[in-house]
Amino acid sequence: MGSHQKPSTAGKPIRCKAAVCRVAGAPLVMEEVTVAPPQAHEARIRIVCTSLCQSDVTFWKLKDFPGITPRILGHEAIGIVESVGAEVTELTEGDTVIPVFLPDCGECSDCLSKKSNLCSKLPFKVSPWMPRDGTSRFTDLDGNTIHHFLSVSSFSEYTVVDIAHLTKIDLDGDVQMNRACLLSCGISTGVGAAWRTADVEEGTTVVIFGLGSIGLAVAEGARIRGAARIIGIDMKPEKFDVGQLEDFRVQMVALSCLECIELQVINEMTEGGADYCFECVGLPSLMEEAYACCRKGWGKTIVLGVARPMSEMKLECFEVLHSGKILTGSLFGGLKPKSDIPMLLKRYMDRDLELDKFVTHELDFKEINTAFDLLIEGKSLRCVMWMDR
Ligand code: CXF
Ligand code: ZN
Repeated sequence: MGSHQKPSTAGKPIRCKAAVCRVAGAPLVMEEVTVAPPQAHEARIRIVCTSLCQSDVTFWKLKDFPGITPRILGHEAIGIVESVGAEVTELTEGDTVIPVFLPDCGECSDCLSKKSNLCSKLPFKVSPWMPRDGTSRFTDLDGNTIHHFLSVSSFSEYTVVDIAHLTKIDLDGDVQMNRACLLSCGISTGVGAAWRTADVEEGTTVVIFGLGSIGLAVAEGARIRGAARIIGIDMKPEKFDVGQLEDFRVQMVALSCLECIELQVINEMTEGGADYCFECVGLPSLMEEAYACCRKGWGKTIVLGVARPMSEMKLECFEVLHSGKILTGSLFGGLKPKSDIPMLLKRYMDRDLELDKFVTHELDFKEINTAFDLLIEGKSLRCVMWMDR
């Protein structure tokens, strides 16, 4: 070891800063935590940037399970491998990685199939533990356990992630960390839903319910596919300036309340129903509306929004039988993280896919509670936080 090199931290616990959710819905608490070394099939990551996704807010608010405290939230990020556990061959110290809540083991029949991104070796679940051994790598300074979130927990300077949840990327092309981190969740989900789940075709009509980052990412995917018309429905049209919506080729329909969707208006605008409807909010009533607004015979409705646990939507059986419409959900936009994230990154580097316009704010990690306020108030799309600032 040269005298200028720091001693290796591999194999030892690391003490670092993390924003801990101690009470559901209350501001996160910046505190010192201990991050244990990675076990077999795991890597410890130094997070470089993390952004805030709507799902962080959804789970932060939940008082009952799957809400749990204390917990380190955060799942949209990018980082550098600090050390790896036993049996890790695909990653090494210094690699740049994007963590993803959805596993991609690359070996099971689902990971090997083109038709699915739902790994069956480590099935996705909203668990507060590491996916393989069901324990935690985080403790507070009193030695008490802190829970994980979506197998990522990026609101910490260091985190431990299973290798099935890590995609190695090559940033040789000079892509900045504060852009690449967006591919970790929301933007990939929206673009993937348009490309993979819906397979939007040229000349078609797309209706998007909810214009947050995911809805706009669906619009971006649909624009690239050559959709003829992209209609966006939102209750707060004032959060956009005209240029912003033009960039995404979105034609806006404003709602005065969520129950007042003018089915008839959408029907007229789309001449009998949209080819594709995307629900990006997570409200059962909106999912029902989206299904009602898509074209009989071939219309597809894609659910991306995360609804409250145990909520149900209602469909009339007669309508399902007679309409021939398709209704499907889409986790991570139907994409396989390990192969599709590098593909999306290349499209961004080729100036084909938009990422820059999603970043409305950049903050220091210590300002994380401001990031929550901005998203909740509908003032931000993506707020990227730098961990070392
Ligand atoms: C969600 C999808 C449903 C479970 C939690 C995570 N995706 C991203 O935010
Ligand atoms: Zn997310």
